[in-house]
Amino acid sequence: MKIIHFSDTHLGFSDLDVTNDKGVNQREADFYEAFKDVIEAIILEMPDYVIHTGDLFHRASPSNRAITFALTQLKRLEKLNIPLIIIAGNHSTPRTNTSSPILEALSTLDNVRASFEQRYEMITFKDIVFHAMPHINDERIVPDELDRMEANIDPKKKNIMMMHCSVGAHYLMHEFGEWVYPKEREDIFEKMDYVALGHWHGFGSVGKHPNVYYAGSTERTSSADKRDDKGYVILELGDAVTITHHGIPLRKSLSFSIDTDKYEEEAASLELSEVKDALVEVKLYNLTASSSIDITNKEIKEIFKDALHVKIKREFKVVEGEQIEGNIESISLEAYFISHIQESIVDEEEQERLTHKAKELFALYEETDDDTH
Ligand SMILES: [Mn+2]
Repeated sequence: MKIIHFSDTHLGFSDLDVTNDKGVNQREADFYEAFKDVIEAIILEMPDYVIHTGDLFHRASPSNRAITFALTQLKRLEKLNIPLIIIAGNHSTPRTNTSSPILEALSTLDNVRASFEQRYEMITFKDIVFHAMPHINDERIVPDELDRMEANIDPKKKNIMMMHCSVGAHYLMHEFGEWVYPKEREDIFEKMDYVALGHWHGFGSVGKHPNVYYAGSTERTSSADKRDDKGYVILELGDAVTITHHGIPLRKSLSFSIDTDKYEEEAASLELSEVKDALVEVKLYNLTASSSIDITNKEIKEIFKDALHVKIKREFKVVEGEQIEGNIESISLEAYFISHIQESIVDEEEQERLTHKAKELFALYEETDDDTH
């Protein structure tokens, strides 16, 4: 029996102020492309079942474009009669009970079995049972739901557990509504043929369990995610279980750092061969107030002009003999500016007013600057 497991596709996610030639946000289009790559792999592999462990959409109320895209792609699987079992993740679960879950709409497809009702559900086929545990807003009901799940394990069939959560604290994404699987119930895992997990955006097995896997996401939802192994899992269930991860092509995410003490030299010797269409982060370090003014964002963006997007970070060095509020090691322009106000304005009230004003203006600048998304 062959199963394809994928997860965290975040359809409708968009980022950066870049649009493609169809007027669609380029990162949003990247996420659609990644999803399509997995659908095409499914069509080539023709597995017996496909499972998706949550965060199909990035939002609980996705855009018309994201919904249309998902329906068009899932329809391709429906035509081939490939069953798709899908659970809701924290991103696709409404926070109030008044809004209706988007996965309910997808259930109108003949091949889709979706679990979104914030409770354990057993989804049974002739040779296999999927024990679906979607995202649950009220964690207090989890222990009872797990008891129900355990009681429903069918020894005559294959048993697959599906969840969208952090198993142990290691897989927390620091997002609203995420939940941690209760440690004392990890005993259920070995009673399953496979435990399919979503939420964590990297592929890998969990702890000492040989059959518990995060499929990982199909794209990067943050520039901090430097993993290149985005894709899907193929699971072969026979007498033994084999689990293999298959990567899909991904836009490059590259980091550079430039020591601004040796700016000319370092800028001239940058390795730029992979920059075309990449997401680029450039750290300028050892900056002084004056070199920071000299080296403009425009100039840096010109060096990386073939990149899709360039994000610039500035790190200042502490100049000897210069008193900046005692011993701040590295400071931002905002901190530098505020320390200047506090040194040069004697009147406390006026100092406070200007400090407040400066913070307000810097916050505004961060909101409107497209580099800080
Ligand atoms: Mn996710």
